[in-house]
Amino acid sequence: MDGTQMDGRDWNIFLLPYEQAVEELKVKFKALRVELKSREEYSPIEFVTGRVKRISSIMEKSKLLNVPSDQLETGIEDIAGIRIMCQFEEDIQRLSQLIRIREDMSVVYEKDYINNHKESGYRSYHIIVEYPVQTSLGMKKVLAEIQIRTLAMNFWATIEHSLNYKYREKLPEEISQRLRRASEAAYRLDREMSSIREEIVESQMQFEDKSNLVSTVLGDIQKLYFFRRVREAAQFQLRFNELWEKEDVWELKKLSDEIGEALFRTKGADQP
Ligand code: 0O2
Ligand code: 0O2
Repeated sequence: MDGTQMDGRDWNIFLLPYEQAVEELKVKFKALRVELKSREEYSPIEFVTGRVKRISSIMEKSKLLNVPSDQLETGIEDIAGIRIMCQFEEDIQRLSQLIRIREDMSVVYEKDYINNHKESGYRSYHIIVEYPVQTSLGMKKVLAEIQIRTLAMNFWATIEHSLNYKYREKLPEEISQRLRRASEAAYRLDREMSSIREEIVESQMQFEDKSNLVSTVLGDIQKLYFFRRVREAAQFQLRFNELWEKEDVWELKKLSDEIGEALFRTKGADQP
């Protein structure tokens, strides 16, 4: 039996639909990123990578999990693997939701290693999907594993994976402990970034509120001039200038209500 044969089957032929699935899924998630960036000016996807598991890793895993070679399609779920990196933890839920409603793949099950991190400190959200590929022999459904993680989770997992690879057997306990602590630090970093993001969004909303308020006040003062309530309009303008200098949004809101009422009375008096 040469290296590309398994029980009379050819590995290269066996892996073809998985290679196709990985290529197609990468294109689809990259397109989703572009679409969301144009539509919403923000995408929960930072970048996408993908790989087909190496033959040696498939063989190792099938031995470990006792999967017979004629049951690899169902016994090993990550022969096709897609990894999607997000900026913030909140993006992971949004993206999972977008995956669940897609019609070109169906979710088989999900593994939440974020709320239930692994003993090693590993955090990620895994979604196993069934994806149909069109081949010359017709449609073939393959399983693919989509790993969704933040940039910090990815940083940790990439380094931990390479250290594990280097040590092969088992990491010394002292190193494992430090990795678990590093995983906690990465988790705190994600939390901190999320809270900074919330504050930015909030201050953007406050800025938006303030600029809407200013337009309303100035517009209403103009209307008072239009209705020839010149003295009133000039007084409101002076009070506005003062509050604008002090950046007192609360008083500005009260002033806006007062001008609104004055305008309402003026319009009412003007009615025939
Ligand atoms: P771009 O515009 O260069 O970022 P292929 O080699 O054709 O099979 P692909 O997608 O090129 O497929 O390779 P792979 O290994 O699946 O995915 C690598 C993609 O992830 C590349 O994007 C990398 O640029 C991107 N990537 C890797 N690390 C980072 C990172 O830290 N930050 C960001 N933003 N992107 C990263 P592309 O598709 O070549 O596009
Ligand atoms: P690769 O290609 O080298 O990444 P389980 O029996 O549930 O513990 P199972 O069934 O293999 O494990 O699935 P799991 O754990 O949901 O997903 C396996 C993949 O998740 C791994 O693939 C890794 O990519 C990633 N992963 C899981 N645990 C860890 C971890 O402790 N550290 C790192 N860095 N990655 C992890 P493989 O098989 O390692 O393949």
